[in-house]
Amino acid sequence: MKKIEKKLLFKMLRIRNIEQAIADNYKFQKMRCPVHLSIGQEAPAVGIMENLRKNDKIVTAHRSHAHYLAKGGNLNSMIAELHGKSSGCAKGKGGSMHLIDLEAGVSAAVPIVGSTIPIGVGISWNMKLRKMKNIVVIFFGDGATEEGVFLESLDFASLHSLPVLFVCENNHFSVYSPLSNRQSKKRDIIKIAKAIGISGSKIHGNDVLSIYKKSKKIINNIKRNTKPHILLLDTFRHLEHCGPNNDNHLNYRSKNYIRKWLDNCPIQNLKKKLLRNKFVTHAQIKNYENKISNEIKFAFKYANISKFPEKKYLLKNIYA
Ligand SMILES: Cc1ncc(C[n+]2csc(CCOP(=O)(O)OP(=O)(O)O)c2C)c(N)n1
Repeated sequence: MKKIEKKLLFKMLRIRNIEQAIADNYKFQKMRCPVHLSIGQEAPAVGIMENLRKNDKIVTAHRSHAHYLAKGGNLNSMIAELHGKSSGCAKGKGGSMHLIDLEAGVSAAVPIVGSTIPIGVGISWNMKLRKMKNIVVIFFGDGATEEGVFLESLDFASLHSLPVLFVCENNHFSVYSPLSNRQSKKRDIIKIAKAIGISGSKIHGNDVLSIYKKSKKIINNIKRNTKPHILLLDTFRHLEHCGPNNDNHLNYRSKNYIRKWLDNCPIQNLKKKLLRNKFVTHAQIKNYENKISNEIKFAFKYANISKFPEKKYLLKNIYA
């Protein structure tokens, strides 16, 4: 267990530091696409992805960096994509919200809220028809569960008994709107899914170990029985909805609420636990940080020296 705990810490730190580097460099205006950072929300991506194989696939939405990186998406191609360069994972034409890495199993990221849910269900149907033993994990926010296509997708997945894991990262806000302004107090997406014939569970979204252990069983079950499941994970985004800044001064989230969640940071929690149990030393953590920092420096350098796409490719692979 010690080994896996250290691995989970390293992976969360890596995502946090990469996103912090994006935030720090954003002011230089070389990255001109909007960025929705997952800082604070690293645990679901890392805990779940640790149980996936390369041939399992994921789809995600606008807040996609953590999912892409945890699934093994190429860092250099991601940073180049954010810089609009032809060496980017979408050839510089997609930006942060259209990350893709087919080799790593990152099938799609689309920012139209809810739109990747049916895409993921379609991919899992394809897997089932081809008798493949893999699954699809679909990541989305609490806001996406308000789109009709969420319910239609659950129904289709249940009807065809598809190998798919629906993952709702509930950070309680859709931009500035709290759940209480958008949904009935009695609305419970696990109960909704159960009524459609899909089993579901809730795990604390900042507890990476618990996510890792519980999703392992759930994923094995989906693979064994080819049946969908839905996971609900409560979590918290540290920064503004879109962009590199903190927007706490806008007061749409109370000071107590922010304090409570910041005191429950997934990375700090695991770091403290591992240090307390002497599973990791301060020097080892420093080593992790140095390794990650070198990787980040290289990725930004790679993006800077890469070329912008040529004009003749402007309309290639553009479908809408
Ligand atoms: C269909 C649609 N409506 C509105 C938007 C604008 N929009 C972009 S992100 C977002 C909030 C989505 O909230 P949630 O699904 O909870 O994800 P979070 O941003 O909290 O991760 C909205 C309303 C959009 N992209 N697509």
